Amino acid sequence: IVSLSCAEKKKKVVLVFPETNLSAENIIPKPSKVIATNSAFGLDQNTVIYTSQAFNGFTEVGTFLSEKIETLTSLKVPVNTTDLEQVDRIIYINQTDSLELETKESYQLYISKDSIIINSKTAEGAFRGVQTLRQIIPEKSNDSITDHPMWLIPTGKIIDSPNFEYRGAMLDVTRHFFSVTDVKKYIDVLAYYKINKLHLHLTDDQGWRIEIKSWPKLTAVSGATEVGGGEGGFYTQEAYSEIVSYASKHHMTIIPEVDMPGHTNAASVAYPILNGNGKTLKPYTGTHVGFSTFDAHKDTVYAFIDDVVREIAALSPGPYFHIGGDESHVTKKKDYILFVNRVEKIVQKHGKQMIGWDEIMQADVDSTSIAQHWNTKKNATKAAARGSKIIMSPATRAYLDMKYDDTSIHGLDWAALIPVDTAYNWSPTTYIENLKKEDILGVEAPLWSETISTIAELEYLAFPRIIGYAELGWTTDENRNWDDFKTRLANQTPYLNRMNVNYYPSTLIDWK
Ligand code: TNX
Repeated sequence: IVSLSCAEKKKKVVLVFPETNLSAENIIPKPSKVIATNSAFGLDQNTVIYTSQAFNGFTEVGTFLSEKIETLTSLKVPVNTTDLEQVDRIIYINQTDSLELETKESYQLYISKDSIIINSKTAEGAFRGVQTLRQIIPEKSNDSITDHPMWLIPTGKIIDSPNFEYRGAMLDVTRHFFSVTDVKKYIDVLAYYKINKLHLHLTDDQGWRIEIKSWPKLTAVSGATEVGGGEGGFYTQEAYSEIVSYASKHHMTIIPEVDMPGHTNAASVAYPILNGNGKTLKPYTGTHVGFSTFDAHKDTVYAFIDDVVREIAALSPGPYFHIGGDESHVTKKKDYILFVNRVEKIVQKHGKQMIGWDEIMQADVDSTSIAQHWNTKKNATKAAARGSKIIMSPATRAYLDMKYDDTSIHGLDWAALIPVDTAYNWSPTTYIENLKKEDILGVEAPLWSETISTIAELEYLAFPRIIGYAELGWTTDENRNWDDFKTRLANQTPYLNRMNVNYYPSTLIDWK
């Protein structure tokens, strides 16, 4: 690539490294293949990063890595520098169309004494590889190898590919509102574990959280309520776009959800014409579900939805729009079917693929629409029969708002108590009988926010379980094992502490 004027060679320095073992590193999610060669790459002041500059996004991935290295080590590692005076070792982030890379997120990480090479087809793959690299940079430098600090990265090879393309987390910002800062902090940690989708539950009975310019009362009126009577909040379109762009820097797609026809009390409080349950409307700050509905027979309702989907779709570069569709207990079944069928057309008209909670499979949805399984296995089976993909979020296994055990200080328990091992010990592929691997798009862990209102409380429920769901999405069943995971999880504490993540210190884990 470049001929380096090796500072160490000039000085004839030979570095002697202690033995390392790349296979014993605590990487999560567990990579497909790791081969250790037992020496070290010394990350230090004479290390530089180069990237395939002709390809979209690679330089940004290099810059991301450089920033994270600086946060951890205070080293300033230049990206694509032409000043080669002090260069001893390089990290090269390389675009290649190698056939060994199975998906756009696959990567190879080759670490030798003088170079680290990340190979990938896309910047997205390079970004995933960078997360693996971050995880094997030690927290502490070794100051005895040479005259300056060096962070010893174990040498070897990692060949890695995701088992599922969809690896998600959902955050309910309606029952309680979470600020842009909170959401960004969540994204930082999710991305570190290769989660690539963040589904935002933006509307519900208790509040409406995204500005819609053509229907301003949604937020002017219903942005100000939440569970328990707190002040609520909402994202202006600019704030929402800030989240979208922060996520996309982390190669993460935001999936917006507008939940309907049920879970719509807040929308109808702002615009009573939408209401279909015939009752007088009042702002709602409790936690019951299933009492509200849009009127499935009014054209105004569909004109409204068209505006909402159009405005949100225009701000959301990802391919998906989530229409909710859960727990519409006061919508007549035939109205529900009519409604979902019509809303699917609106979503498609605005260029998006529809996702809905598994109940949408009662309608005649298209095979391009996706069912998010949370409750009814029969709906998932229906989805597969008609060629729709399924996102696995079974409430009894994957709900982050369920308590860990009966000592949990936050959370609900209607579906189950979900300790950290139960959260990890299931297979998204075989959980529902008779589904094929190809029927499943991936895994998502929803966090409903009835019982949490601060980022610390959010983290208490999400961590450490979400780290396990990240592995369920990325790593094949054959390559996963609770005892092995448990050790790797215990070793996440330096990172989680450094990030100030308020994880639940489950006694099932021997935290380091
Ligand atoms: C069910 S799961 C709901 C949510 C609640 C959650 C609480 C789903 C699609 N609907 O409205 O927040 O239970 O666990």
